[in-house]
Amino acid sequence: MKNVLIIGSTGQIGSELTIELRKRYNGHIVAGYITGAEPKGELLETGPAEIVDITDKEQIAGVVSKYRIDTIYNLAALLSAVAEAKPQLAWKIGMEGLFNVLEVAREKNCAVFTPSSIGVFGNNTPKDKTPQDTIRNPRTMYGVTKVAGELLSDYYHIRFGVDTRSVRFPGLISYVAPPGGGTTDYAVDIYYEAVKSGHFICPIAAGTFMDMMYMPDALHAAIQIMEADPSQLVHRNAFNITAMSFDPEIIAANIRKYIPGFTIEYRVDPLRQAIAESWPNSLDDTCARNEWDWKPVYDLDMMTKDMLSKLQKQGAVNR
Ligand code: VAH
Repeated sequence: MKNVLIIGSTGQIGSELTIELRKRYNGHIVAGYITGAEPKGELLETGPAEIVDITDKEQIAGVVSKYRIDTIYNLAALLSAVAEAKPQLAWKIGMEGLFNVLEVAREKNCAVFTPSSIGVFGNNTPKDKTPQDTIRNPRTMYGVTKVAGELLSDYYHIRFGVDTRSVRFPGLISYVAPPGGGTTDYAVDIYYEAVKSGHFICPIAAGTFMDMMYMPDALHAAIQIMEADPSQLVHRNAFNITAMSFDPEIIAANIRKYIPGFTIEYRVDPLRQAIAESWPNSLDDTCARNEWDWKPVYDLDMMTKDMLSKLQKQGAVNR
């Protein structure tokens, strides 16, 4: 029986991952949350929930002991643009929080998944088909915490034998939980605006390519990597994974196939544009495919069809 703690269970990934884990496993799948971000609806009704502040090591340890947790999904983080506005808090949550999780995992023999990101790469990283093993030299606090998180997670595996694994998520697109201030989140907002108003004011310039992925594939990756045969893993923290790469013009044209009158205009946000330009245009995810059979299902057209139909079913969406 698998007992899993999801720290940050009410965030963009956590709110869907917790439900998916509860469908797959029959153990305790505990929704960790902080005051002010309480679980609601299905997330609250389908399993246990506990207050878990990642900056409080004893609180993490108490929940791990109470439910005999064997796996921790550490999803607590500030996303890139928010982290630039609050770099000290981003470090506190991203790094002091991760250290607490890894120490509890060391003491109580838990496996740990902490998502990394394409944000680990910077301007001097090869931009096209970015290799698995290459320069990680970001100029954002978000990227710094993700590189340091990869290094610390690998250290805890090598030094203490903690089973740490991770993926470098591209931009994630979902119709469930609204995004929280990421650079790639224009690719979420564009769908909401397409349904709500038929017009989108884009903060990222045309021609700016970034890797993206539909949330169902991201959830599958987060679960599949933790179920992988450890003897097959050459890498651990963290694997490049991707599903597609596009710029605003490409996603807008795809939406226009289903909403013919959809229009886009550009009001570039200098901060998010600078971050986006420092990230890869496309990743090479061969290692993930070879070491744990990673393979996405959704391409851009499949994602657009599903996003628009789900958002239209949800009615006029207030964001
Ligand atoms: C962000 N959506 O934009 C997140 C993600 C790769 C991007 O890390 O900050």
